[in-house]
Amino acid sequence: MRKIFRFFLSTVVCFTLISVLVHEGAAQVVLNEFLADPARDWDGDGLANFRDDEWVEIMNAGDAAVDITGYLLADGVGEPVWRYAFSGFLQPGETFVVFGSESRAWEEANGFPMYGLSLNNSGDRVALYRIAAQETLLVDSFEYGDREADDDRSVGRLVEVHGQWAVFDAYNPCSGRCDPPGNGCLPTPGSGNSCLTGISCESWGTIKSVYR
Ligand SMILES: [Ca+2]
Ligand SMILES: [Ca+2]
Ligand SMILES: [Ca+2]
Repeated sequence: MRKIFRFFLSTVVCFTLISVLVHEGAAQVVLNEFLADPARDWDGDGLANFRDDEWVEIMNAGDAAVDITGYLLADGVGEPVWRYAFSGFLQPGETFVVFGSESRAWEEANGFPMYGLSLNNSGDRVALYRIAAQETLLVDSFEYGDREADDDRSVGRLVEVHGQWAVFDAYNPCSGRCDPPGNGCLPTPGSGNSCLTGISCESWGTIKSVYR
């Protein structure tokens, strides 16, 4: 009887461990930063365009490379409307940014209406999905409001691993009116969310105390 109990217990522990590992593996890739209302030429094509210069950045927050084939971006609530499909590998700590112009090109190539990332300036939801074994899984999402989507304000994680969110508002200060609050830092499409500004960065401990 005791042997059966031990076998049962070890099976449960093993199953739980595998579940945790699978869950953590699925959560390795996260939404890291996005900009919904561009007022400048973010994609570098020489033109400032409301659609093509929007961008969304993802990051591998885990400690192993991830094949991001099968990961897709969507916006809005309800049934996902696909805006971009990733491919290739993302190394630990590596970011990948998708501009509206790339999203539009993907939509055109795949027969979708060419709306780009379609991040609404009055508030919207950005979502990252993964399709695996014919299952559509929500990996990460973030809902933002009107103020967070004003000209050239990005919304991003404060630290690169499971960070809280902040508005990177160096180009267009929130003056205490954003939720999450502005941090005075520049948006960082395609790189980790370091505070690129002349203003000295607070320590992580200080930042945490602000958000409690
Ligand atoms: Ca927009
Ligand atoms: Ca542009
Ligand atoms: Ca960034």
